[in-house]
Amino acid sequence: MKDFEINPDSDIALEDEEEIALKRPSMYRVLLHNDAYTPREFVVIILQSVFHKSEEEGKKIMTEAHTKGMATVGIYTHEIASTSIYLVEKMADEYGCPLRCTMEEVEI
Ligand code: TYC
Repeated sequence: MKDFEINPDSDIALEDEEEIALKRPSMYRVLLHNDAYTPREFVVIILQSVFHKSEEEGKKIMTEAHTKGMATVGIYTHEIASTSIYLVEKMADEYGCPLRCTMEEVEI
């Protein structure tokens, strides 16, 4: 017997809150990695064009990666995070620099 249904008109019946939590999409943290070669200005342009950061936010994230080795760009769905990382890699390769981003699942 089902505890409740989210939408009584739907065929989908959820047994309990745990099941609802399992259906929530996973979210991913995108990390920007420092390197010795990529120009700082190029990193800021990438953050603005790929991740829609303002110039000020871009400079802040770039500076954090530059000084600490790594910085969080943001938290996104799998699709947005993986597409953005692909774009960063493509633009960096075309520009001839080793800039890299990675993603990790956010624990909830
Ligand atoms: N460290 C680079 C330099 O000195 C700049 C840089 C910053 C590169 C952040 C990557 O994620 C990065 N030109």
